[in-house]
Amino acid sequence: MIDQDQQKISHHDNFPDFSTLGFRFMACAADYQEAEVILFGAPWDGTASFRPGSRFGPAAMRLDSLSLETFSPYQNKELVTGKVCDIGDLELPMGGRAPSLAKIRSTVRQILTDGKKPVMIGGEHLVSLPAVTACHLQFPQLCVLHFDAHADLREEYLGETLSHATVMRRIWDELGDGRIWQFGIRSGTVEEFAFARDGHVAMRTFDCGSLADAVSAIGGRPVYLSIDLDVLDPSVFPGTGTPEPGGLSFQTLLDSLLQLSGLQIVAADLVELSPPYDTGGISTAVALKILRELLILI
Ligand SMILES: [Mn+2]
Repeated sequence: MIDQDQQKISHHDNFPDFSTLGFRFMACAADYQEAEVILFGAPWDGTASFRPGSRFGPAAMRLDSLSLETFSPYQNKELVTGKVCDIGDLELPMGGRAPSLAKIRSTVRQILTDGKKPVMIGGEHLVSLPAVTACHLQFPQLCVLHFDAHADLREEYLGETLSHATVMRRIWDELGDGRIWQFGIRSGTVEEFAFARDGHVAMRTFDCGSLADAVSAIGGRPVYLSIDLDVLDPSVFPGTGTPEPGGLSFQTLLDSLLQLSGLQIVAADLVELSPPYDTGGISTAVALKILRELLILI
């Protein structure tokens, strides 16, 4: 795997030609060489356990971003043109898990090698695994902050070890104990909650109350931020494959993100927006605003 990555790492052939792919996310029109942050889509939902459709997430967000202001009143800052380069969506074979994950991993490695921060739009949550793997190679002290309704700590799901239901367990395989902080968790098996109670990961159920403790525990270590948007309550975010009642408000998630401003976030993702279930466009609007704040924050 690593050899394949290294063959690709000397050039940008694995990036798509954006000119053929339509809209950029708002204001993300920097030149690749000059950008600090590289935004890309991973439109893949090959292991969705309930309702597929998140493959359409990146396209919906780019299109609807035309409606959003570049200025954030929350941070009193502008998403400045010149900071972020949207390189479009990776071309991923929908039935091919291994090649899709390999392409995400090599893309993230390339972006990190170029000294930039990758921000990925899913797609389903399994796309986070190769991104974290690539970041861990670059940053051995990597920590993960994970916002989600679901623990995603299963050892396997219906016999599959690589699934959006197992993604945090696979990330734990990679990072080990004491590196993962979870927030908003309200769904999982007895075994998943026991795994957290045994101290392998720091799981906060239902809300983000312990976030300040996590921030001080992480300190100056590099952070991968993974936001599964189903952490939000389905009343504010219905457009997702596996909705779970009892979630965060938009304001709570936003306030939580703003608490991360002192951390060294080296990469981030935003996953599980599924436009086919977003009949009013509300979920996409919520996702856009979270992404804008995230891009300004890092
Ligand atoms: Mn989830």
